[in-house]
Amino acid sequence: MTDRPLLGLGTLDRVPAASRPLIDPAKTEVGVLHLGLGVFHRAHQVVYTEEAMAATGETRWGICAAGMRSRATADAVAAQDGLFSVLARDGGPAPVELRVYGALRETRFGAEVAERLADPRITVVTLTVTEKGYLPGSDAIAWLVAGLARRAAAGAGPVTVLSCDNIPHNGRVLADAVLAAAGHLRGWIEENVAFPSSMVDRMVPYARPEDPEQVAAALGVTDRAAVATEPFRQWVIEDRFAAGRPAWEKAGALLVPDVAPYELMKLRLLNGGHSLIAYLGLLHGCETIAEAVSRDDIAAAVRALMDEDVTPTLPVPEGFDLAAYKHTLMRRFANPALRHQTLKVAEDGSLKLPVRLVPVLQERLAAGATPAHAALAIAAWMRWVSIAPRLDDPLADKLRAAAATATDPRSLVEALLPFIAPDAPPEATDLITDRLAALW
Ligand code: CS2
Repeated sequence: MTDRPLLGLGTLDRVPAASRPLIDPAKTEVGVLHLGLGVFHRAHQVVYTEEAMAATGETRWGICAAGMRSRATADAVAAQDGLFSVLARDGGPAPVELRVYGALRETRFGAEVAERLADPRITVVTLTVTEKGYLPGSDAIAWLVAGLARRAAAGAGPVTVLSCDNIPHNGRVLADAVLAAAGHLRGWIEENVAFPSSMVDRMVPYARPEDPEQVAAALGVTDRAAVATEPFRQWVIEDRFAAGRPAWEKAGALLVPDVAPYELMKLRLLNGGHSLIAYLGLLHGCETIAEAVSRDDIAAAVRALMDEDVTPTLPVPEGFDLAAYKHTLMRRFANPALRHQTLKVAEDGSLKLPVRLVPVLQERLAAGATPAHAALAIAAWMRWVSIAPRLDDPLADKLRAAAATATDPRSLVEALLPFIAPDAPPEATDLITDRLAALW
């Protein structure tokens, strides 16, 4: 580590002017509450929100973000007065964009987040809590309900709760989870809270040890909360808010009446493709998505998944160039500078596959087709579950125990398929077994 001073409001003048925040952090007030202070939030919603404020001159959409699982990130960001940098990397080793962002104005940890919702100036809550954050009884849902109770009691008025996770109809899924846990607050929530859906996109790996070094060399300060990502980003938001919001459209977000076609396209092509690459890559010992997709066999499998299995299931938005979208996706997967960990994408497969690939498998089987590549992705996950040195999944113990009973491809499919597709038809078992036998 270098001995350069820590990034903060007091050292911002050392940062080259072109890399300083687009807004004045000292004059920015909090209007957005966020749950899930991970790398994705910092590289996505913070960037959009800051650009929106810069474009409109509004100063009231600063963010208070809460860490859900570890205090470390919240502490690191707080020690830097909320400042952190985002480096976007394309093909080469040097960042194509490097900027310090100032929109994140406060941090909280865990249940502390609830108290903040009593503030009437906060009119939007965003969430990046991953698929498992939406399970009944999760912390995210409990803290959100506690926060809404404080808000109702304080008479702080209507609020929009905007899911930014990779789940189809994420707004509806979130509304259902919140309402199921709301008890007597149900009526107030139904009248005062909007839950629009949104599709978010930016590939953001876990930070690497060398990221802070690279930032320090370029910015002249030490940043312990730097985030590395790709240049591409996208946000499509259902335009249904209960109260004021940042002008995210000024930062390139698309506000539409219905996000469903965008969601399906992104979840099945990008996330489904990602999962296939991650599991096949891990079985071949590849550490990163780019390394995996540099293999001809894996690249061909992803293309076939997208073209043959997924594309026929998609309602493509009018005027949308699907061929160009898929072409760009292959380039994004292959970005060698991103170093997106296969292990990261492989996490939580029991929650990801049911929204990314199982519907593709089932819809194509029902149409009389043979979705061989969707089946291959699922087979690769099953193989990975049975041989992974460590499995990062909320169902890890159950999956491992079930996999341990299997002695051949068919018995492994029969043991694991019920976890992700309890109502799969017998043809699904046959097709996955066939793919698994080839990987065995
Ligand atoms: C990835 C996503 O980890 C994963 O499961 O597929 O995080 C993906 O990188 C993002 O959704 C891209 O927008």
